Amino acid sequence: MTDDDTRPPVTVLGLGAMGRALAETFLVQGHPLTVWNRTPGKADDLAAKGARVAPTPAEALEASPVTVVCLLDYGTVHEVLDPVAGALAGRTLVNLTNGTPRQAREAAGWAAGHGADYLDGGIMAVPPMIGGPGAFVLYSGSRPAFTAHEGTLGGLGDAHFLGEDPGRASLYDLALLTAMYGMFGGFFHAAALVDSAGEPVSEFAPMVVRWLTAMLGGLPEMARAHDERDLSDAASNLEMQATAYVNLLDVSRDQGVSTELAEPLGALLRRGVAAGFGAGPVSSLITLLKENS
Ligand code: FVH
Repeated sequence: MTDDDTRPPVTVLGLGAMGRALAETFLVQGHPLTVWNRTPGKADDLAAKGARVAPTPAEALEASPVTVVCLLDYGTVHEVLDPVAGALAGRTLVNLTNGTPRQAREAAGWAAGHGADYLDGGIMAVPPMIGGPGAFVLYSGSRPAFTAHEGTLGGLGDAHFLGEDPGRASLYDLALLTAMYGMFGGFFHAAALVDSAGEPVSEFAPMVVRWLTAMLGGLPEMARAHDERDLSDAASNLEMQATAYVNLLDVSRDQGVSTELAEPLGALLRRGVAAGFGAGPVSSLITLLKENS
């Protein structure tokens, strides 16, 4: 950074694990920073590094043209901001709190009613990744707000604007988290299987990474087949997978491992066969889930 660099002031509301990472990154990048947190002690080290600690949320909002909110949930966001909504007029609110598209759209309407520009966001990173090359953040809502603050927001991670529907960023955020939890659930069950046979999970883990990395490469083709309703790829057909899946459940029971994570996919595979998708690709399950019939 050069001496004549002037970074815009930013306010961060919420100094949990993620809010602190956002605040630290803004400080490192040279933004004049104001912070507020319910438990004030969490701001002490940020204050020592140059952040101003606002005594109230209203004073925090008034300190900057843009405020980044990262609180536990939307209930907390409203608990903190509703009483001070008068301070929002003419400012931009960037809400990076996890929530649903409906909550995001309601918050956008609420903010507009108080004269604020609103961006909703989904952070696709864990706190140590913020400001680094692996982090990306999804935004949707006010395009003028995104354009005005893209330089600031881009410092947290790659900033992807998904359009003016304020709910779109959270839809993508929750869908990506769904994929992550599916992977975690699969790993937890696999690890329990190996552990219950007396094998160290840490020796098994690199093999999981290798296998999942190989399988990840097939996701774009599954997506294409789904979008184009192309049922022609039967290299690993659904009925074969439903049959093999029974073994996975049996070994779990044999070794005393709970099948509570694995059973639902077995049931869905059976439903796929019953619905006549057995000869086609396993990605037919996307259609079954979507239609929920
Ligand atoms: N940490 C992560 O890995 C993920 C990454 C992706 C995005 N999520 C979402 O980010 C939001 C904040 O998550 P967090 O990790 O910072 O969460 P905590 O460390 O638990 O901090 C929670 C903050 O919320 C404040 N808070 C809670 N209840 C209230 C309340 N009633 N009034 C005012 N503030 C409240 C809490 O304050 P305090 O306990 O320190 O006083 C923290 O600032 C979240 O939506 C994730 O899903 C994180």
